Order: sequence, then C-alpha cells, then structure tokens
Amino acid sequence: MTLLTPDQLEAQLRQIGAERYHNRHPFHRKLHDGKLDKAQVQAWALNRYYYQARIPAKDATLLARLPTAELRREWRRRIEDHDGTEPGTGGVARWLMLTDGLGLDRDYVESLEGLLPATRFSVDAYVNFVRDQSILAAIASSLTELFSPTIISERVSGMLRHYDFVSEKTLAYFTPRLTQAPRDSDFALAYVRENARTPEQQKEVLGALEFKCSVLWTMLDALDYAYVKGHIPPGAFVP
Ligand code: PQQ
Repeated sequence: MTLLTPDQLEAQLRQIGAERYHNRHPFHRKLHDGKLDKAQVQAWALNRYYYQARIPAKDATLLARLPTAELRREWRRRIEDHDGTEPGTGGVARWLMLTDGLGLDRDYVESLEGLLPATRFSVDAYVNFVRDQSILAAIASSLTELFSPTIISERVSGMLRHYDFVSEKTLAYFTPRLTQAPRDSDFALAYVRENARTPEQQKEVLGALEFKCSVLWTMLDALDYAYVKGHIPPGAFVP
C-alpha cells in the first residue's frame, strides 16, 4: 500500500461509507419506507437502546486513554451529549422517550433482558475495539457519523409519513444529532487526516471504519432474521 494524501484517504473513507453504511441495509429500507409493523419497530428501538446506552461507556473508555487536555475536552462533550448534565437530559434519556412512545415498558427496556444476542455481541465488540485498538483506530471507528445525518433525515421523514404510532415528539432523539454528529465527525476526520501518516496507519484507519460499518450492519441482520424472517431466539423480546 502506498502513502495516500489526506484527500485521498478521506475519499477512501467516504467510499467505504457509500458502500457499507447501514442506510443500505434492507431492514432500514423497510423501517423508513413504512414496511414494518409496530411490533417490529418496537424491536428495533429496544435493541438500538443498547447501542445508545453503551456509547457513553465507549467514549469514556477512549477519554481515559487520550493523552492531552485538548483531546479529552473534545471527547468529554460526547459523554455529556449522551448522558446529559442532569437526570432526564441527554441522548440516552431521549431514546427512552422513543421506547416509551412506542409503548414499551421502561424497566424492561433498561433491564436489557429482551436484547437479541447479536445486538449484545456487536455493541460489546465496538466498546472492546475502542478499548483495545490504537487511539487512531478508536477515533476512526466513530467516523460512521459522517454519514448519519443523511440517514437520520430519511428516517425521521419516512417514519413520520408512514407510521401513525410515531410523532415528532417520540422521534425527538434525532433532532440534536443533526448538529452533534457533523461537529463530532468533523473533529474525528480532521484528527485522522492529520495523524494517519504512514501506509500502515492509513490501513488501520480504513479497517476501523469497515469494522464499525460491520457492527451496525450485524445489528440489522439480527433484527431482520428475528423479526422479519420470524426466527426469534430464546429469551429475546416477543411482541
Ligand atoms: N455513532 C456514535 C459513535 O460511534 O460514537 C454515536 C452515535 C452514532 C449516535 O449517538 C447516534 O445516534 C448514531 N445514530 C446513527 C443512526 O441513527 O443511524 C448512526 C450512528 C453511527 O453511524 O454510528 C450513531
């Protein structure tokens, strides 16, 4: 592998997103096009809760490894975005407003009892990746957020149009993400462009983004298999 310029590296990262980001997954297409019933949407929100709930732990793991106050200050804001600054605020609390709005019992959602095994494995793999890999790879693994504003806009407009059981209030989780995600991914992209200086480091960065796309993809494969194809594993949420 030859050394890429920062622009070439960014182009390859964007190419990975264009090919592998979870907006292309059939389950998301069905979710956004109104092809799922309420129970299937509940299963999506319940499983995705685990992703949301572990994101601040993922970011705290990385925060602890960052070498400078400047980097830690930047990363600390992500934890506040998700955990809030007081009870009832932040992204995780807003996700619970979505599961409430879909009629799921809050204690049941927070207990994690109904998760699909693959949801747990995928999300845990992401947290472990950020713990175990280089700081460069860990930061690069957040770069899926480059692509999330587009899918979030599609999701919110599609779901509001097609489902009478969701409202702007229940989908309020997504509104702040439209400004938080670009801010976060701009920082991560600038870091990666600046710090991936050898072919090996560039390969690591590209591999980290592919890995993260696989995390997101696997969660949707599992939802599709269980709740569209009908093979619900023992112990998982039964609508
Ligand atoms: N990704 C992260 C991360 O890797 O640190 C944090 C988030 C995402 C979020 O807080 C999100 O809400 C989010 N949402 C979507 C989505 O709705 O499709 C995707 C992603 C992503 O691409 O990882 C995140």
